[in-house]
Amino acid sequence: MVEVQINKTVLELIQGDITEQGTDAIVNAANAALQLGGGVAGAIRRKGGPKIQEECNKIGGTFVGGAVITTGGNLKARYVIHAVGPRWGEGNEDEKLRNATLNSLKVADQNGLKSISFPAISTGIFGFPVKRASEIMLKTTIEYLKGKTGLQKVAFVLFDTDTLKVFKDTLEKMKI
Ligand code: AR6
Repeated sequence: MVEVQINKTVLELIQGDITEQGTDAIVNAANAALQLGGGVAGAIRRKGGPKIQEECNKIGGTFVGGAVITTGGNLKARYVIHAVGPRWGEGNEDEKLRNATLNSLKVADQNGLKSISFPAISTGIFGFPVKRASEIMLKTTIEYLKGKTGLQKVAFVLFDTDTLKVFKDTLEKMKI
């Protein structure tokens, strides 16, 4: 586990399953249609129950780079923030991943949440390179936390040791 402080917020890197996190919200690596498929979304669907997909269907969808909120169903987290990352190769991927991260943080603040957990958005089924994703997601989050926010904790929950190591190395290079 790695922890750094950015103003009033703790930024944490941990290895684990995002669906087990007790933060106010967990972020889903979603698609623009808000249809919960495999990877993180599949785990959320299985553990959270059908209510989350039903709420997504009511919302209908969002743009790539966007983020919407539903309740957390049967999950420990009270909310799921569905962030739509880019598919690698579709164009403008860096900006879209930055927006997906930034919009998730904004949605958390708009809903008065104190803590949020992120997966490595787009780096599974969507094929975004992990190192590049770690640089974009961490830089965007750190910049955001230097501004006005009520968030007390932002966790990056990485599924395997390799991904955790990449995020750790990126954070170290940022010399916080
Ligand atoms: N906890 C934490 N990280 C996880 C978990 C978990 N339970 N499961 C997978 N990961 P992905 P994407 C990691 O594929 O690339 C779905 O079909 C995984 O190792 O979940 O944005 C959606 O419905 C990888 O590093 O998301 C979309 O259509 C990261 O989480 C599409 O896949 C993201 O992998 C989204 O693809």
